[in-house]
Amino acid sequence: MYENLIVETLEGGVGLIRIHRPKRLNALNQATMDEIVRAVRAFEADDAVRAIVLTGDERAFAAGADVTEMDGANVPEMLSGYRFEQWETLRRTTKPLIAAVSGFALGGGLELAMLCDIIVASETARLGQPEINLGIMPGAGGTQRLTRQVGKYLAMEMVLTGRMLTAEEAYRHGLVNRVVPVEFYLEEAIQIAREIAKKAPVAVRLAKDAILKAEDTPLEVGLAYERHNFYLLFGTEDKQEGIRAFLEKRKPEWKGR
Ligand code: CO8
Repeated sequence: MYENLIVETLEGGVGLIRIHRPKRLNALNQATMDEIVRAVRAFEADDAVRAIVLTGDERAFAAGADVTEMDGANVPEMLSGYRFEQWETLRRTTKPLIAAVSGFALGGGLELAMLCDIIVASETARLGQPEINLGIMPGAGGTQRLTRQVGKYLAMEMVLTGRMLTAEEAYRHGLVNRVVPVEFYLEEAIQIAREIAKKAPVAVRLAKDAILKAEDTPLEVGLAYERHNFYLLFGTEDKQEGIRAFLEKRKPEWKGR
């Protein structure tokens, strides 16, 4: 069903997508991007999946767009393609996406990780935007999301020199949530996903939605948006259940509505 991915549904409501092009360091060719979008959409539509983990392998999360495919590309082709719609589709995923990053996360690979909601890194992770070495620049959020996250000066250094950050540096600058030994990074990401999968799904969805709003709205607009989502949750059965269960000192049983 997938040529460049290994996709499975794990216990505890977690969907796992592994990018699997080891000979190309999981470079994101078009076929792989097509499959990632297809796999995410399938998990979005599956009520049994409540959170999604996206990973590569120990050596690479993804070493960027596939440079061989960019060799013959020209402006009209880049403009007419549907690549950017795919990135937008991933950005609009309503279920939490957790990136488990080991080894190289470069160029489009780092941009893909930055589209996720939580990033767990192994100690071996190397994160960078080396496009400048190819005579181009980041095109899927690498100048925007990275700058919002690490600030102007480090973003300038990374994008203009192509220098990769170590996992520890990335952690210090808030680019990853945590750094764990390489043997555990995937398990750690799956554990976080399982933890989220246990929560009330509509609350998770609206909370994620509100946090993403904070990326591109002034505070006042964001606060109004947050309040709207907050009110909406008062119409759910899960809100009744969550509060009743707390008062009755028992575990809630979520219905997802
Ligand atoms: N594309 C294609 N093949 C790749 C890529 C890549 N991005 N990265 C590595 N490979 C291949 C290598 O060519 C090599 O193949 P072969 O064995 O046939 O020679 C194999 O993977 C193993 O790689 P190396 O032998 O180079 O491994 P090293 O450990 O020596 O080096 C590096 C690892 C440092 C990661 C090195 O491979 C490298 O610099 N790779 C390129 C990284 C890069 O420049 N990435 C950015 C690409 S541009 C981009 O991502 C733009 C995104 C735009 C997004 C918007 C799209 C719409």
